Amino acid sequence: MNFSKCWLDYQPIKNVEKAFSTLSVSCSGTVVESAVQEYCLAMKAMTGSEPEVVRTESEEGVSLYLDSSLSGKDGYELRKKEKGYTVTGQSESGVLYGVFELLRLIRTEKLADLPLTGAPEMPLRIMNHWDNMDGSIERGYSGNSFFYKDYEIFYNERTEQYARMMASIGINAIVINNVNVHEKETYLITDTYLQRVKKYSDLFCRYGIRLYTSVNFAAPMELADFDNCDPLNPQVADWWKEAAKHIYECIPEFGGFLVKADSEGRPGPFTYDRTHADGANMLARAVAPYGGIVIWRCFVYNCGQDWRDTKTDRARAAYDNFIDLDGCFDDNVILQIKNGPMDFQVREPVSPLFGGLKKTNMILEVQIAQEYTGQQIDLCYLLPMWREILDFDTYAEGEGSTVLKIVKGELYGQNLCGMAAVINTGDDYNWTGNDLAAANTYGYGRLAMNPSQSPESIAREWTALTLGARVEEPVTDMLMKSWSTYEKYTSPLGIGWMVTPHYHYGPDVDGYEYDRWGTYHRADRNGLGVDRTPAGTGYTSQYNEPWPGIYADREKCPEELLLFFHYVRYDEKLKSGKTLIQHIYDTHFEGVEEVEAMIEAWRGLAPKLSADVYERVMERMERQLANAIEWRDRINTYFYRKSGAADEKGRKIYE
Ligand code: GCV
Repeated sequence: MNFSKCWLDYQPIKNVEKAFSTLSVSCSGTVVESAVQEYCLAMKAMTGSEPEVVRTESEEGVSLYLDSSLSGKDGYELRKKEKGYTVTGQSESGVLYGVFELLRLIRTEKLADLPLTGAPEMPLRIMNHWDNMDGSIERGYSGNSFFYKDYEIFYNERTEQYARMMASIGINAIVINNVNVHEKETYLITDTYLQRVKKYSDLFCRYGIRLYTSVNFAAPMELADFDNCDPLNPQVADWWKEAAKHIYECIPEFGGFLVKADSEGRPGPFTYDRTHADGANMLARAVAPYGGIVIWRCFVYNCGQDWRDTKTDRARAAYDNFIDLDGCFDDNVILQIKNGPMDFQVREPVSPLFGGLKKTNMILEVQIAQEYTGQQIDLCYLLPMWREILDFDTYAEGEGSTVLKIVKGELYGQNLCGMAAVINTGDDYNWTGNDLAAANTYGYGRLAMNPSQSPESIAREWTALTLGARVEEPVTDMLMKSWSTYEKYTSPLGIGWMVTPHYHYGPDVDGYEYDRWGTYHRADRNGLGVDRTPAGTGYTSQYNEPWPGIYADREKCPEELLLFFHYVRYDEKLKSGKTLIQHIYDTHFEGVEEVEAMIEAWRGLAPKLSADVYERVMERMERQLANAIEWRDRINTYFYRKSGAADEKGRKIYE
């Protein structure tokens, strides 16, 4: 096998109960069968013998039931009975989730927690693959695609393992191709590939997962002889209706389309002076008869900006492009909104669109792939960041209107909402480049299923399941510190960017400063930061009260976002009493020291880890240290040269 089993690596357990040896199944269906299979496979590995499966009720052993009156869609209930355990699912998926939960409890020795109920709290829990059919992955940091190579679609042992891994963390929707839909991928929804796509869909369905594809808005022009793809052109709409009919004839369980339009060179309705609602609704009407949905991305901004123009603010773009369309989208359209207004930086405020849209289905998009957070070389556990985003109060309907309530569908009573994440997997043996980066993959699903879990408890769970209980404490500690460490040695106080253009790994302070992407830090000899108050770009006004007043006020603005919202002089004092320049120096020295400490801690774990995991992660950590040093020295030197201010502590800053 050329892949690791990750968190589904079922190791022998100590407390083998007699009850584990019988599985009585009182329900049926393809997803239930996957649950049965998983149970048997796990028990064989954990206890050494295959359990007996009986298809009638039994007093003894583990029993599976389906009871649609159970509360919570796809929920489950686990109970201890006199001579065993029961797993009851509200649906077939509920049974499957219940079995995965039971296995987790057995492996982490937590059966005492029973009885226990659970139900996915977000209706949609989506993985977005940015895989291309040539085998590459846009922003992939762990090898090539395991779906495609040379424009062929694979189906193998690894894809089966992948489906199990996704189901085990509660994923129920997978988009199988990059949002940038190139020439060949445009054909994914045609007979050229549909039969192969169907094989994936069948596999995913066995695990309660629906398959979606990203589509090319200009498909009628590329696949047929249209000279336009105007969404209000009835022939264009008919073309899509026919295309959808054909897809659903072949794959009745097809989920729908994901669309990146009018963004970074992709075609879209703007060309025809139409709105994004016109574009999304046209596609939505094509899939509506079959229960399909259209997920439309809000990542729309001017990527041809002139750096001399200080009035245009990319941060404003998503809100400005979509806010007036609130209420104009069909019921089966969902807007997918990136967590921040820019693009997955290590620190950004939450997108104001979440507080603005009230009559539109919304999905929160996060990036598990560590494009700007260390590319799965550097350790950066992202759950604490996502937790903060979910807990952000938008004040859309008064205090307590958190992003979490919106994406759970609680605030506006929606059921097409949830989270989507750009996945970080590839065909590397360990799936994620850095073994520890799988904590983000795992954690994303677990958080979307049950957002009341803390990032720390998810880290513990992942560590115990993947690396063993012996290292749960120290590895959890490393994971929990890692986001802050990464933030310290990269760009300061929410300003972002400062990365090597295009690749986005490693420092290049001015790399994007005079470019067209709208990503500027505006550093000069006196200070740095972007004024986004009403006196500047006015971005702060996109939030609901009280945020505009807080963000626009230099004193009240959360310090970690200070440079995102304000231009600040190097000699201005922060809350800590330090000047801005001293804060920059200190955090950059600290960041490197923290990486060194992490490496020491990892070294100490060598006897408790398998040699290959230890070595693989150590190799990444050494590269992380080199990266952190490079960031420290470039940032410190850059700002020393600009400001001329010496480090109060007299440490080495290159001239
Ligand atoms: C898939 C950023 C990334 C692109 C990505 C884009 C998006 O710009 O660098 O690789 O494209 O976001 O989210 O569409």
